[in-house]
Amino acid sequence: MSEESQMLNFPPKFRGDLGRRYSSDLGRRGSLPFQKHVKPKFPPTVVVSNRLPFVLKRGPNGNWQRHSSAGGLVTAVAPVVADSGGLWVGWSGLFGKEAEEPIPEADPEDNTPTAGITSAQIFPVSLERDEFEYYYNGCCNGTFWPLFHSMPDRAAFKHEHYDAYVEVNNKFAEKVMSAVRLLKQRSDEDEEILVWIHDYHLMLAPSMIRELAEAEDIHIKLGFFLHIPFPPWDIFRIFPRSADILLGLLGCGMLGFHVEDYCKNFVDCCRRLLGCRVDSTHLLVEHGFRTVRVRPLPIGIPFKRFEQLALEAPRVMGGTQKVVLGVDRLDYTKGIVERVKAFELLFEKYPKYIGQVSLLQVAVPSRTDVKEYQDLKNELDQLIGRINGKFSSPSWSPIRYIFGSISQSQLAAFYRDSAVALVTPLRDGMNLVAKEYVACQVHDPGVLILSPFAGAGETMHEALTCNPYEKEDVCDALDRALSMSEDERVMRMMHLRRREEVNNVDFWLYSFLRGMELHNLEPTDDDGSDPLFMRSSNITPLIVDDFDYLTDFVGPERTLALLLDYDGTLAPIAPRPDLALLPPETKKVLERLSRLKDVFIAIITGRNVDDIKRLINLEGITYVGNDGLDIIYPDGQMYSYPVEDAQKEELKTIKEKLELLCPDGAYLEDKGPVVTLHYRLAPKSSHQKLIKEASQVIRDAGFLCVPAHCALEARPPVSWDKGTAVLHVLRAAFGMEWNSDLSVIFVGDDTIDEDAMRALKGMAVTYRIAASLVKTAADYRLPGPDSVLTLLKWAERHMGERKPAMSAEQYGSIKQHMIVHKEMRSVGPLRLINPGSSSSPPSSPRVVVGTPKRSPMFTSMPRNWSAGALE
Ligand code: ADQ
Repeated sequence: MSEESQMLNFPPKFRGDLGRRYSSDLGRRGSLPFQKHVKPKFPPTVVVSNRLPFVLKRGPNGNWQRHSSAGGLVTAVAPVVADSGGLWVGWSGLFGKEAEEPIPEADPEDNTPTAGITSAQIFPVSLERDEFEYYYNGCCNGTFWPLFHSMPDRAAFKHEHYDAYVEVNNKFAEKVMSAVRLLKQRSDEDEEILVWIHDYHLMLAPSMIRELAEAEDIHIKLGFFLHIPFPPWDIFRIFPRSADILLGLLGCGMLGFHVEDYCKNFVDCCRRLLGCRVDSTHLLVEHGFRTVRVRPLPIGIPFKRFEQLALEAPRVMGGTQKVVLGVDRLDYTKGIVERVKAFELLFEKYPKYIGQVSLLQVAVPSRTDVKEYQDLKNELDQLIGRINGKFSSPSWSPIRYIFGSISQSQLAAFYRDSAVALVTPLRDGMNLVAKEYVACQVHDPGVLILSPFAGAGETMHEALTCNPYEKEDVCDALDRALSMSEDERVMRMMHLRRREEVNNVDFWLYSFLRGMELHNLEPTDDDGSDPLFMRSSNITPLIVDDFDYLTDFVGPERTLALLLDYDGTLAPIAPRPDLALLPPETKKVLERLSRLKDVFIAIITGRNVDDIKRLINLEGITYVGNDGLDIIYPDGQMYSYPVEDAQKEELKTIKEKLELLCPDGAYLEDKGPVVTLHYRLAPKSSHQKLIKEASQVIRDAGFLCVPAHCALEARPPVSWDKGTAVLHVLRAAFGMEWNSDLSVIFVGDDTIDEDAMRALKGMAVTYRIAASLVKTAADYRLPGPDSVLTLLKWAERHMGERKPAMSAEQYGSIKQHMIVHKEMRSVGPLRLINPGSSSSPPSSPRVVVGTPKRSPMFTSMPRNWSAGALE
């Protein structure tokens, strides 16, 4: 049937050119770039979803049979797997022994999209019943579903549920990797393999898959699509493991959400919860050296299919009474109870509709084993019973209610024959019902009433809107819809239909492929007009101005303390420690900073303290070695943590044992109280075994085993770490109240730096150099030493430009380097080492207890160090 004839019931004045006249109003994508790619060609693709795209049921002979899932997602994505020779990873719905039975082929009579997927293309993930209960009902539906729909009161968090979620995501990641390996074997060398993960059940899987693929040097393109809303920051952060979820998702190259608001929420969460640098305009998140693209990809429906069904389906509702239609999964987010209550009010407020209008509510059973959903059903049953009892007459009842699944053909007939679709979710990612309804308006068009809290509300502008939380508003919208003139109905529906026809499910697939930036997709002429493709896909390089947010923190008068790690922070990581040199430009900036009156610098590193002093080779700097165990002050005085003789002996034994474990390329570095095992140059295949065995040796000796970049450290079991060390250094330099007029910036790149980040939390701005998916206590992330140089340049510019905190006269005869709180150096367990003596520390230091006297100059003097100005 031609498009023209489908529209025959629309008045003649609206036929023909109308769509084109309003094409500029179609929302984005008016120019239909997808028409050139009606069937987008996918590379070999692994689709990953919680459930496989069909349900398995026993047939008459006891064998498993596939029953196709009719959902829009399956209809859209199944051909991608079938046509690309791809694979589908998901749970089969079975447990235990049943889950081990082979997946059956599709019935030869089956002509649904999933029939094109052979059993060899199915990779089932097997799950235990208890594990599934915790993962699915506990974490996915008990926590994420309500929270992501901005209903935190309904969300419960239990550690054991989250543990199961992690475990199940791990299982999926492993299974995806076996699917990827298989596709890799079958593909040409340069062919890209796409992994497309779906929905909130699998938010940790992306980074797990990335890690596994990188370990095997397999290059894949990883994309994710979230079908539900992504909540704003103040809701999302309620989830106790919110940072883990973001890090999990950032394993992808591209993340798709239904609408721009969800994208912005995600980007905002990455900025605020992870400290990532983001580009909110182009929706980009910097993560290590990668840029993760975040894209609004509103899902569409198979428009033509619904239109065809509506044209063909026999009439199911007759008579003169008007029908208002509600179609939903029975879920509290869909606002069904609120809708029914509003409908009751309609008859009270507008009695003219009594006997004339009825509500047909179709509710698909959902999560029926969960009490909350059983309660919802009971509530709805009682409510509908009460309203029907109140208003029904022998020939009419206000509400008809179908609790069950119906065929798409019957659904299309309901859509077609209803005067109004009342789509009023309290919150919904997109809502396909609204789209299916307009696709089915092939004759006398009805009116769509849509909640602004559904993603669909963002683009379906011609729908009437109402606030589902306000019954009056819903009633008034219903009255308006039921009395709307034919002209207005036709006009509104025409626009709605055209937009959904253009932005159909094929376009969604196409947009996803474009978002993934696959090489085999040529840009089209129209891409330039599409905001999706006009966005830049790489975050701009960091510049000095990017640190302007520190301006208020450092302020016009406060002294700036820069506490900097060395390897991986100031100097790029090198294959061997002796090759990690300070870049000349960084050295120059550090040198100039060290000369500024109001700048205090300490280098805090895992290296031996003499080694770091030699490498940096600048005056006026405090050097802290062995992650805080040794300190050299600018005046040359050295303090060390007293390591007991027994521990020194034990360390010798550890060293001997570790030496025996070292394969070719691995070696030990003796740093005095600490021994480091470097394994970067050892064969990659030996790493896991070496880490396991070496950790055992270190722990068996009662020492701390601290992981570093391709290294393990054996540290004496003392309660002195980088955290205690930075606090000690600050106190020694600025007194007990160092925080009152000092701005502290700490930068580190390693796990061990986290001690300092935690110790300084709330009292400093901390940065973690994080090239990979690490969890950190730092406030911000930076990708590498280049960005630290940019930060130092910002500090130089800011401190150089601002007015000096005091006049030259105030400095008087005070030298640039002075000691303000020298007595604080020995507070704590550190012991003074005689200059020039490298042997054991002298007898026990004098420990100053209590608050030391404040230097009279503390509040008015520059805070740099002197080798004797106050002595
Ligand atoms: P759902 O929450 O399931 O999907 P929705 O988008 O409305 O919500 O899709 C429901 C689907 O079920 C529609 O295709 C509809 O035709 C079908 N359906 C509803 N009632 C039915 C019935 N009684 N019998 C048979 N079929 C019925 C999640 C998100 C949504 C998002 C989609 C797609 O919650 O916000 O739009 O994924 O991304």
